[in-house]
Amino acid sequence: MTEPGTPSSRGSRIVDARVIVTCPGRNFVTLKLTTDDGVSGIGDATLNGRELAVASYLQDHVCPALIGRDSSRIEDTWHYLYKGAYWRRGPVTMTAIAAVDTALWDILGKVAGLPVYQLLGGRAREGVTVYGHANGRDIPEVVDQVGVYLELGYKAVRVQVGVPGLPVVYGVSDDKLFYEPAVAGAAPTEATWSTERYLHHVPALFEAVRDKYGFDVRLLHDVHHRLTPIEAARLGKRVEEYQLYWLEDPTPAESQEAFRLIRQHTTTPIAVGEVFNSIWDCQQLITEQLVDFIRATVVHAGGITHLRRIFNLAELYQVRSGSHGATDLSPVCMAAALHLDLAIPNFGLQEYMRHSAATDEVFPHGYHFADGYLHPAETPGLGVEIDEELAARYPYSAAPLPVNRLLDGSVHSW
Ligand code: GCO
Ligand code: MG
Repeated sequence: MTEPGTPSSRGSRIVDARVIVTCPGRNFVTLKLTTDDGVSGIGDATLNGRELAVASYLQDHVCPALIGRDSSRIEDTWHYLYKGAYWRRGPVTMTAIAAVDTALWDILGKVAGLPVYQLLGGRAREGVTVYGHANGRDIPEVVDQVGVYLELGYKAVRVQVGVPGLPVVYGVSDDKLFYEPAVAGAAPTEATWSTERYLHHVPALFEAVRDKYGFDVRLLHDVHHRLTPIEAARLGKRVEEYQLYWLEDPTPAESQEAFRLIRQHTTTPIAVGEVFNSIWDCQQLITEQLVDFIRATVVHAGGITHLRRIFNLAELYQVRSGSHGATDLSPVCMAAALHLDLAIPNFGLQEYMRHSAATDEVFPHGYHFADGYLHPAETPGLGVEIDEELAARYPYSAAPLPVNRLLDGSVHSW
């Protein structure tokens, strides 16, 4: 029998493990692994607003342990890092594990000469349906923006609108295609929130969009964890007639039971999971069928290996995937997500926020958008690289996510 890590096992050895931090407009952390055969693979390790914690976790605690390991032992390495750390789960640990896992899948694909989706079981659909973000300060502006996305070929659009009386609202920005909530500076900026004003205003947005464009386009909305379960239930019930494809993060999910209350009151489909790190964060949500879409991502939920496990569990309960794809996930994560999206049986929808030109230059990639679908590259591995020389020209620059307060000054979920 071959022992893990002995010279007689088959794969090539990891000889270099490096963390690259770059800020081409926003911060990204990337892990690059190289084998003794000269093959390199990369993984995204970006945790918005907490980037350097993951960089240190990798650099100081993980990279030294990777040197000499067999790059083909992906599952073994996953458990080596998860069980071996003793301290399980959490966004920092699981993002670091994700980066290693993603880089190893990239290497495996390059060694095999196949795009990663072929290693995951092959194509289960022709393309990955994606949704874009239409937003505006008021309802007419959002309605116009939906038109822009439909013109681009999108089959699904998320809509977010400003709320009268609130100066800044999540999801609304001047820069329409490249929304970025993290704000440069040492300390977080602060936003204000009123649940009453929001609940009063937002149903009219869906009414206006349906009036103008009908029911052919999939319509989505992100509540961003701001409501209590009963408030979320009320919103879901109120907007049933507009047939949302999903209502996202209606309430914080630390308590999975909370979703039972929402379910009892509404048939509006629920999506959740962008902040989840492991299968344990959504086990009850899935097995009790309390949600319809699970939005965990490769980068924050333990890589391709662990996210596939989550989606496999979800498939048993008719819960579909809906992975997070905001701009704070690098093109490396997007590429990895697309390979998984293409191969799983229970794919639902993939979020796609475009990266800026500077980011695309640092991470040259072969995935591309056409007619509402994204298609991963057909080249071996993930089909995305990092231009290290260019990356070095953009040093890290602190940019925390905002803090949110109610009108009386109480801290609220952002
Ligand atoms: C989304 C998300 C993001 C998050 C961001 C935080 O659905 O796209 O809610 O926009 O706010 O990822 O860093
Ligand atoms: Mg969201």
